[in-house]
Amino acid sequence: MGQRTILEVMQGATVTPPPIWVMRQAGRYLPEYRETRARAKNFLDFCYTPDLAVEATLQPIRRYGFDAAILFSDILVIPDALDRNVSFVQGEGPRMRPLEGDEIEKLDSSRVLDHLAPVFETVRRLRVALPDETALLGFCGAPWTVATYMIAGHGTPDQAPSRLMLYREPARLEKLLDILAEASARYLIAQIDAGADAVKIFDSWAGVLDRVAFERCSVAPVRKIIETVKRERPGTPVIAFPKGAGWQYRDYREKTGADMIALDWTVPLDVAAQLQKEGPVQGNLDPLRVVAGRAAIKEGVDRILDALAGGPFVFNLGHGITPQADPDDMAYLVDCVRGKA
Ligand code: 1CP
Repeated sequence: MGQRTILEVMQGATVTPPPIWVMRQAGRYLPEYRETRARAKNFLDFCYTPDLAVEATLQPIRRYGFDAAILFSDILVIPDALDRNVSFVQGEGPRMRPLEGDEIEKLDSSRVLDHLAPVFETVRRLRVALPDETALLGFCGAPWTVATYMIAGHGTPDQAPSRLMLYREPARLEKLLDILAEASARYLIAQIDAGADAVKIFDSWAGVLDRVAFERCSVAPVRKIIETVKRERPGTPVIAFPKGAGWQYRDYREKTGADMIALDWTVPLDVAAQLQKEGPVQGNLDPLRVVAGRAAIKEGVDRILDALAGGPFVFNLGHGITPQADPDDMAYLVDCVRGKA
């Protein structure tokens, strides 16, 4: 465990060169991923088949030697485990029947961990298969982000259906966030027990909330998850990613209790350096720089390293890598971060 230096960074150490992993590092930009994906009946089946999920998780580690592997799964396995029958339509994204009427009050979380048993099996196998020095990250979606899919029934550009529910039926939305926070905390603890070294909470849609709503819908449920994880599995680092939070990044660490804050690419580097004075940060190269090619990669990486590599820092993108990225340019990115290019 002592060899997994990325975990030391999450606890406040400065390591040179900084450790690196990449959001969505297992994904469609890799030909070997597309091949593995083609072997699964559908996307959820992929997530629930340990042979395939282990393989997808290991692919970017083999290719790039990243300092952390992230469990191959999805944030929407939680609604699926709550019986919302999630499916992924090729090329269109996730689909489920939108929550309506009194369905929130009737959600049954008693079978969540049983339903997700294959995910824990994947984590157990991964911890054995990974190199000793590679950390294994578990994850879940933040309650607000997961709720936006359950309420709309699919991805939306501005999360309007959920924001409307917030203003029209706040008690009902809060009930849903509570159910999701409880289920997500149990889910993360089970991943830790299966072998995850650290966990990450993705709040990909935190950026659409005003200050009051941000406190209520993003911060409060994430804090609840982190409190439960810290109480029951003290010592496991928690990363939180409030994508698009803007000014609200300021006091997010203090308010949620997260160990490491993941920054999206819009966070200015001087602000990032300020945030880093309070604790470790991760980020934040614009994923499109990887698509744009080597000059854009080099320039972006150098700026980030200049601003942040002198403190507790994990290099990452500011959001997931896109399918258009060239795998060889990703190798170049890793070389730039490790001082080899
Ligand atoms: O066709 C395919 O292969 C499906 C594409 C894909 C992949 C590779 C989806 C569907 N999910 C995943 C894996 C995934 N998702 C991982 C593990 C792999 C890794 O990081 O290496 C993780 C951590 C996620 C997390 C996730 N899923 C988030 C949070 C992070 C983020 O990107 O903001 C979100 C919002 C989702 C929902 C989701 N799943 C898949 C899609 C296409 C989407 C977005 C839907 C939308 O809003 O339009």
